[in-house]
Amino acid sequence: MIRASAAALVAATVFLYPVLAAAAPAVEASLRPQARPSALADMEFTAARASHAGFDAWVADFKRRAAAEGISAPVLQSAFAGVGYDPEVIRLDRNQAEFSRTLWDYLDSAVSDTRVRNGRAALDRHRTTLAAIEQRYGVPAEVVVAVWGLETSYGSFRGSNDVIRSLATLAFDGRRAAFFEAQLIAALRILQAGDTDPRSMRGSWAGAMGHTQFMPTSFLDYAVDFTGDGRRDIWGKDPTDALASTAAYLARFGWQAGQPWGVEVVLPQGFDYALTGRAITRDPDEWARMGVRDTAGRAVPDHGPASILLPAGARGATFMVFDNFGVIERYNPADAYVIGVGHLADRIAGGPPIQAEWPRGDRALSFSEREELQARLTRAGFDTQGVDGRIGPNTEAAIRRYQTAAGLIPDGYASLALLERLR
Ligand SMILES: [Ca+2]
Repeated sequence: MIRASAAALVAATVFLYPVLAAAAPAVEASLRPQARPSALADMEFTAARASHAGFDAWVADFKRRAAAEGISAPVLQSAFAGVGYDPEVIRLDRNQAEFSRTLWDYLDSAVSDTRVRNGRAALDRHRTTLAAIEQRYGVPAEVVVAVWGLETSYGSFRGSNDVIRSLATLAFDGRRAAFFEAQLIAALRILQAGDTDPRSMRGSWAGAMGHTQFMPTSFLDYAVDFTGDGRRDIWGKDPTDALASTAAYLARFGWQAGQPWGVEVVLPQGFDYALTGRAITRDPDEWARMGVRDTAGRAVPDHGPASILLPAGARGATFMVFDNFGVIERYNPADAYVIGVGHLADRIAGGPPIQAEWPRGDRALSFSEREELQARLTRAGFDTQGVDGRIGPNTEAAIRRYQTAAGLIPDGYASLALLERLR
């Protein structure tokens, strides 16, 4: 799901929960990691409604607000014709219970052999269209296809929920009322513009729409009509407009043609792990002088300033990541998602699997364990700048300080072993 706005979600790490995957069969399910909507972070939280009593009255009130925002009476009437409260949407919203996966478990299915094979087939099938999209936006066909592959398994799981119904239910419900009401207004603007009709506007239960799962506000800002028929159709069978819209989105956030998202690298013996992490960037030449090499033993070419990322600590794979990593992050801020898109794109293009082993004996920390880790680090004098269960830059920095003080490798990795050491 594209972020609704730059401020809508804060950075997440490898904390994932499946949105469509839970309902879909086998490994080809959609894999959309998202920042968990933390109750602590969710300032819009008010008392969630206990039932759908009052939904119709809410719709009547909402229609007045929408009309004041310029939505016409005919659009409102057709959009809400037959639309009632959807209890299933609320059940799914409440069921976003704690669910965490390790990065390697995620990548095993995000970049499975099946998904790679299907991605190559999709690339073949749409080669001409994708070449034209790449020509216009400068985003490689493989990257666009990889986003498509992770969002909806190349269009197979676009979501069958009536978007107006889902968004109205979520806006009425109140848990994130302001967010979903803004999305609902945006969805109505799309209908008013004539891009689609109300009952063809289908998506996930949370309102992410079409082949590459645009939220309505993102659609308004970034979707394009690439077929030239005057409509931006991301919902229908033909993925052209959706794929072009994805490329347009990535281009808008600064995708640099010719630059990789990242390259798997190997660190030399004695490397200073305090230099790892997104906060520190160096030119590839400087990394090369320190002995950083790609998996074939070569210096990484100069694609611009780069950071060394250890998403699973010193015992897992290491990546040199470039500015384009941050561009994919604008689609979804979870490291796992960015690495998933980047690596899937590389594999579709014929690249090798990740060479390093992962610490497969480790399990993911639960939400409460991550909170405990933050609380214990802070109490021990390594301030994580808050306890929210999210392992972001502040927590990673605190872990590194703790590790350095304790004589451990400062890789910033939030492991169970680290938590147990702090207990
Ligand atoms: Ca079109």
